[in-house]
Amino acid sequence: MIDTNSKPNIHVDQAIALEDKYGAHNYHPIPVVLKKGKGVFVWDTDGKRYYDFLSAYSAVNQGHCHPKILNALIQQSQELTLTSRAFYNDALGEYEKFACELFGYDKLLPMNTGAEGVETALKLCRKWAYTRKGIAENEAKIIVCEENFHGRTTGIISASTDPEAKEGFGPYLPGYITIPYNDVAALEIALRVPGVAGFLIEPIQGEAGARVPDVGYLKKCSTLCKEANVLFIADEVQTGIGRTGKMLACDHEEVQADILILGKALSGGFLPVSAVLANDEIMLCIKPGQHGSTFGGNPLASRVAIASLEVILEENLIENAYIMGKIFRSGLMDIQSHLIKEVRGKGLLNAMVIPAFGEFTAWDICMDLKENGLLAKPTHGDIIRFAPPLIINEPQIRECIEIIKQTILRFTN
Ligand code: IF1
Repeated sequence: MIDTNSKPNIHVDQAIALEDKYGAHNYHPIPVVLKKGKGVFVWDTDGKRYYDFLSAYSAVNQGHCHPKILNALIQQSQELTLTSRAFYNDALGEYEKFACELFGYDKLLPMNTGAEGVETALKLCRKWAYTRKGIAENEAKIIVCEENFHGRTTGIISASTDPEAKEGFGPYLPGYITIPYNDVAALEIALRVPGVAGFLIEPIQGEAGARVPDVGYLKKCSTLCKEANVLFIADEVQTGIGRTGKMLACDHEEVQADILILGKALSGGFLPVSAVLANDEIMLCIKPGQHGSTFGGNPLASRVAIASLEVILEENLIENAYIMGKIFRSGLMDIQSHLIKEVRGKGLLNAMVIPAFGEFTAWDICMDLKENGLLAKPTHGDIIRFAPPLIINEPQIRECIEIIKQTILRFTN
């Protein structure tokens, strides 16, 4: 039995009231106050247990508070947490070597949040464009897809097609060309535009609700980019680290991105760790003093990242995500309800499309799921994302299918 009373209990209403009064209102959370997490479960302040089907937006693929990663955090935090990159440290090189060999690249540039990773990739692509491809200064164009989500910085939302994420934050960064997702012909046309340097893409669109492109799409895009001497930049912040049933979502089509962006589960949810990987002819375009960050590459993050990646490999979580994902989608597709418009996803990155019905929406279903012991949250109003930690086992995934089924059927009848 998990002891959820190890520290003074704050009442759920008090916790929510504190956040409401003293916190920015930049989220609309499901009304549950979490106090503890372990594996696939989280507990609220009343000690109620839930299956976590959001996994902190795929940052706890290894499960909450994984002991091996925790131990790495504790050990390193008693030695040295941060030096800045003004000096070397005895952990970063080991981490860079481990990750470069694991993902097949010459070099890694360490950052912290996913957005910083994406911004780093954008800067690296532009620097390559001006110093290696010979595009005129300030003329580099980067192709992005409609309904993308790559982070919240001004440079990134400048590429967004989502008014919620973009409106009211101008002026915007120029230099983006927007095309429909999953449309090879549109990419072919865009690649003819003078000055194109890169194509930034989510191999599966996460925030858009686990939108999986047609088989072969990534491979065709990668080939077209190579032919056009344009960098294929894969944002695997959400789809990477085993989430889709391969180490990287690009691996489903054996595509090796020119620039790979990782984040979230790279730290197993212990602290922000992101990374950009590329080969020397691209990565060495950035010279000393041209890019960096205070925390990027700190020894604590380095040890945590090594442990987080080792867990994925040692516990065979990639194969588990693949197998559990097939069971999960099959179970959802068997639910007989007219409310369900679509079930889609890969591995354990899945989503169910449930358009509003009568006075109810996907939010109401998520509220009932919460009552039934499963936490999930809708995106874009009518899509419920289901993304549990990759450690979930078959009895657990079948129990969750049943919870989802019973919840939806209660709305259906
Ligand atoms: C929010 C969801 C949103 C990402 C991809 C980069 C980043 C993200 C593919 C930036 C971050 C988070 C951000 C969080 C909610 C969540 C999210 F898709 F995962 F659900 F927003 F769309 N690339 N995704 O998914 O990484 O800077 O956050 O570390 O902002 O509401 P970050």
